[in-house]
Amino acid sequence: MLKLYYAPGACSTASHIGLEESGAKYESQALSFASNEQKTPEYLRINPRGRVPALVIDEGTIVENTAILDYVAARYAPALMPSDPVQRARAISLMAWFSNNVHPAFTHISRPERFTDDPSIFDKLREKGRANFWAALQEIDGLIGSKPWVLGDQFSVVDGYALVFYGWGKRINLPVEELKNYTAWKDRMLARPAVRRVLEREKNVLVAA
Ligand SMILES: N[C@@H](CCC(=O)N[C@@H](CS)C(=O)NCC(=O)O)C(=O)O
Repeated sequence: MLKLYYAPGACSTASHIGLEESGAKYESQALSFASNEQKTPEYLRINPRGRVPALVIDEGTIVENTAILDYVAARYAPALMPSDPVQRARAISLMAWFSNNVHPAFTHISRPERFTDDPSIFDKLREKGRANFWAALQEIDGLIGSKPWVLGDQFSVVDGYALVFYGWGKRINLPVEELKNYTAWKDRMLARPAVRRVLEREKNVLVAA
């Protein structure tokens, strides 16, 4: 049993890319946020937090991109995570930063009501989120530098995660094309058949244009 629950264009694209790159045989089910499918009793039985991604395996359910990606690599495609302990720690460190910092910066823009009950300050939260998110994209651009992949010479599950934020930046009209390293890397990502399959399946903004 290997089934991914995702929502097109959400952070679950990271796990979707990781699975597709791993070559594992998996099922997938898209949930529509517009129809609030992540909050149905049926889905809440899979992930009581009502979030995607969720990966159902024989032993139960794994949530959180960082855990799903580490599991997928360990179980199906070890080359997708560094084997060296220091490099592996760096990979997890980066994914933790994506999850704890970069993603929540964007959530301030898309869901300010998560951070305050006072609608009069939604715009302030959106503005601060946008500044923080843009600073994070610039930091990722610097981290990539002249390397072919986020961690260095080897493509990893971290790359799929980093692609989510480039797409989100484009979606909210941040000037992502100004980020030369991140943009050149994004083009290398789009040249990977597995990445393209996922983006096309999800009708992602990066292939729709
Ligand atoms: N840190 C979690 C974040 C999960 C998360 O917040 N997912 C969002 C989509 S990007 C979600 O399911 N949102 C649905 C909702 O908020 O109702 C992860 O990386 O898996």
